[in-house]
Amino acid sequence: MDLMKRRSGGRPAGPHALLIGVLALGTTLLGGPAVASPAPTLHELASAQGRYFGSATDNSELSDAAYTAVLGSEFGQITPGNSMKWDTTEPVRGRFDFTKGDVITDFAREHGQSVRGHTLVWHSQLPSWVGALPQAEVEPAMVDHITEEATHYRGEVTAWDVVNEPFNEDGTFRSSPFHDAMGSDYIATALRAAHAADPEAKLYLNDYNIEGLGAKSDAMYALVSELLDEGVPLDGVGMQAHLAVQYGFPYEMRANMQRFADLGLDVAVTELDVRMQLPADTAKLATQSTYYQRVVEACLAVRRCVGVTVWDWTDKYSWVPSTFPGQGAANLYDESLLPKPALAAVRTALGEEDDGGGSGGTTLKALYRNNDSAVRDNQIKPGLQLVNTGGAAVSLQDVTVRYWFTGENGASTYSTWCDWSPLGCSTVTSRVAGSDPAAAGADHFLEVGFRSGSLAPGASTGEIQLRLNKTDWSNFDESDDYSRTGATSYADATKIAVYVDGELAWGVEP
Ligand code: 9MR
Repeated sequence: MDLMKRRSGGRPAGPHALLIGVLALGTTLLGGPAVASPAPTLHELASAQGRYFGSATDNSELSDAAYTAVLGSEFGQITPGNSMKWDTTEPVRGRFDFTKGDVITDFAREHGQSVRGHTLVWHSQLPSWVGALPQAEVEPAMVDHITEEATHYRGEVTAWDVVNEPFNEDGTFRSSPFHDAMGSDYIATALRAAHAADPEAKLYLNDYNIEGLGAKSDAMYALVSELLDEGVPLDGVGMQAHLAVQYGFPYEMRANMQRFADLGLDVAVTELDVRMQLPADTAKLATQSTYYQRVVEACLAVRRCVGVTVWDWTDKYSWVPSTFPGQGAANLYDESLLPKPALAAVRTALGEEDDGGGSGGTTLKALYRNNDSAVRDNQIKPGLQLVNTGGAAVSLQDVTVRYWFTGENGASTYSTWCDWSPLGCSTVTSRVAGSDPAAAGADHFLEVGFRSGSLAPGASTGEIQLRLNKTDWSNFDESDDYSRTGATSYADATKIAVYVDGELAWGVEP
């Protein structure tokens, strides 16, 4: 059966339930800087699901009392954004300085947090002396660096990003002093040295743009498979997740995480943020919310995904504006440390109870009108509308709709069209696929999806005028088509199915 899963009930995970959460949290925060609220913290919510919720931080931020109040209470894990990098810890060969990193581990100890060590071997923030070494000296220098640092932080750092960003975008190995001197063997050497220095720490390879299926994550997958085959100590893969609303959400993130998990590795989301072109507006913040929410949902769906770390929690201390001029607003709280919609999205994704009187399950319905009076001609023209009858907003990217029909004789290939929609046809996707197995009146279906957008409680998509034909323009006989009715005005259509995240939310499948 190619039919999708039946929705099993459960809570909706839409950004609107979230807005309710924002208001609740906002109320506790009015009139002052963000402080711990009586609601469960992000980390408590994550812990209830067997995960941690963490944040990056940096030494200069720790003198900001309003900032540390949230850092120390909401998060159960911290990652130093810069203080454990090579240029800070060994600026001169053999002269180690762990002062800054120690401030971070002290903070973590005082607040009951775990620390992710970031990072032992990276091509960036590398003091120039490393690149100037004769090639034969690079390996001993790298092993010394790892040994000193991982030994110093034994018992303090629970997981290390041993090697950071080893790949180019096309999946080839990135050139670096390490790769240039040792080829890709430097990665196994680094992992072995880290394991020797701290056998208890979980050892990770970490990179960006490996969150979804693609050439770069394939390369990581091939590398870690080989390392495991060779018995190299390796515990997990870190997916940085520096996302942007103007780019699509990582393709099949959950499936990608799962394939690493299936190798016996842990997976961690290590540097999550979702930037946008400034100024921020409601639509961009809504898309940002769904991205945050979907990352958390993906992690929760994969048993070996151990937790999520945001690359700092407030726009006040984001790395984004200085690196991507004109972009920013990437974090869960704004520059004044006030919650953004994405915070509530994350809380809902982590399973926070909806105290806003929401509906329970996601409730969408399909309305249909037949825009084609001819039963026998060469086109089928369904008009569709989706209405959110629930109490939570629904991210349209999670929604697909199926309209079943029979193809009759003629070409087995189809063209599909969106002729008009107030959503903008460019946000609507459509395709025809064969039903497997075919049911009466339903050997094919038109599947409609959405590239973006969110449907607030009570809202309708408005009309979506669809059209399809066979590529040889031969005729259909629509009289027996499963989903067709003769309705000339919009009415509830129970023979059109609506799915949210692949689970049936409305309608009866053939
Ligand atoms: O957050 C870090 C920022 O303060 C530094 O200026 C920057 C320099 O490269 O590094 C940032 O952190 C990076 C992390 O170490 C690796 N992944 C990408 C992060 C954002 O650039």
